[in-house]
Amino acid sequence: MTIVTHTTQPFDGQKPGTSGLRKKVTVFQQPGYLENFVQALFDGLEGAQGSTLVVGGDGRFHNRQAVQTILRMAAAHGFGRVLLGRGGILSTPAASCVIRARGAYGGIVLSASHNPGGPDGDFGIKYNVGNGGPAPEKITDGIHARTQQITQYRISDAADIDIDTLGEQRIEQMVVEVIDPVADYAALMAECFDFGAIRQLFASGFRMRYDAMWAVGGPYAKALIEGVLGAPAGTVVNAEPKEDFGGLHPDPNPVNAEDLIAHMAADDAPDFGAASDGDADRNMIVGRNFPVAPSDSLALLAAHATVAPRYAGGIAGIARSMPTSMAADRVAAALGVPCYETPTGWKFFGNLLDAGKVTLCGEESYGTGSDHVREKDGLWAVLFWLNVLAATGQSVEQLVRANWATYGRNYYSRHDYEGIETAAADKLMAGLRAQLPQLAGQVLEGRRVKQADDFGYVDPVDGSQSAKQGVRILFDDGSRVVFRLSGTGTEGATLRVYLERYEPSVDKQGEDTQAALAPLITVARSVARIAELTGRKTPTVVT
Ligand code: VG1
Ligand code: CO
Repeated sequence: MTIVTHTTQPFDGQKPGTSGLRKKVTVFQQPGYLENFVQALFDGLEGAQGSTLVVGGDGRFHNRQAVQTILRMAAAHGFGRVLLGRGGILSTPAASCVIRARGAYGGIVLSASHNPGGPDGDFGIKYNVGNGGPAPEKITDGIHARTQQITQYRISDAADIDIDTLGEQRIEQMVVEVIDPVADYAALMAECFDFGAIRQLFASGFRMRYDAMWAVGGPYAKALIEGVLGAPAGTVVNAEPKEDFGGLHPDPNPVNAEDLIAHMAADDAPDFGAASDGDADRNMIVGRNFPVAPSDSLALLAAHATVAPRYAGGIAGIARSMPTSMAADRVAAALGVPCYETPTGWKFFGNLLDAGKVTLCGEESYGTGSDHVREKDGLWAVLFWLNVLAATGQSVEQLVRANWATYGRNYYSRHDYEGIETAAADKLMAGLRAQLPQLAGQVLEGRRVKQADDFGYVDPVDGSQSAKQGVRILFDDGSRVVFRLSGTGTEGATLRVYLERYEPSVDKQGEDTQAALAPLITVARSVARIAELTGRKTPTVVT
């Protein structure tokens, strides 16, 4: 075995987005593409010599080859040890858990998350720091800068190692320890929740359907829900991770998880439905014929947090991404704890969690989590719900309606316009920004604009600033419309339009969401001139 230095040339566009670098598999298959990015990452690390790196991914197509390349490069960089999930598998929250539990220097997560996989699908790579969370912007900006100047990378010429057998092997001086991808995570979940109560719930005949969407959440859900918690075999479906997610789109929302929605609407529907995404950090919660909005889920878990042993002493605060509905703000106010509003992407929660300012975090995009790791965590959210269901004896629908009655209902929807031309998307956002100074005071569809701005964030812990995080139109009655462009797509641009309206009165909380938001939808389309600039009359995906 020898360490070799290869000369290389920069690739354009190796800029991590909302959550790591995501590109088509075919882009990652170009010689040197992954190597350049990993070298640029390693070049920026200080004091990594001899330390431990965690490596794993969601098992999608190209995962296994990428793992071998990363191991050879980590050996060439002088890491002392790599903890690798068996088969190259680690869900995103499990990777975060292992980094923390084993005191690792950091970790590399191979995933394009909710994006489709397979030879024509997407691949991705993300670096997580020692707290277990996604690298902050100053690190990802540094990686990108180095990818633009890179001239060489170093790699061991060692042969592929066996990644499917537990135990230790060596590449150069570095030990590769293949670990059980589930064990550390399962132990952490047992500390968070009242497993006794959940076991009793299943023993009493409670029925659940967990759709793992042929993605990495399957082995974790099987081990915990069917194994440890005693739910009947077959409770977790689509549980074997497939390299192409069965050709489906592993995004747990009512559009892409329509099979689960159909099962939950059937006459013999189970009591509780849930799904997770490609890397198992997202979750969707569904009651009998009753999908729960992610923003409502965050608010509800916050309101009931003390039923779970980990949160029995109360929560320090809540953080939500800016476009996430303000339902959690009302719960936080009632609990007398702060609610922080951050830009989109889990990396912005890390400092708040590390500083102990918040305990729970959430995003409207089916992401919920807490200070137990530094990523959002799909199965954790599902177990939390099971804990609440067991402790209260109520149904999902009863719980959600009771929360609306207490705090009011935030009608909420996101409209995505996918795969539009980048130039058109940029023009649309520029057009919105140009209108900002004139919007305040105008009356649109019967509502008066109170404030219109481009969201900027100053991190309350380290003072770092992030500008241009989404255009907001805020109305007098608390309604709002938010526009931003996705940072996770790999084809053209995706415009996201977020719509929210607050309804305090219980007898007006039963409306259809799209109907309740209709005037705001009209405002969004006309102010942003969506049809005119993109040629799209309607969104591609409504959640
Ligand atoms: C989307 C979501 C965002 C989430 C991100 C990563 O980003 O909106 O809330 O944190 O995906 O989730 P964007 O930039 O496309 O809106 V995952 O499960 O794909 O890691
Ligand atoms: Co994900």
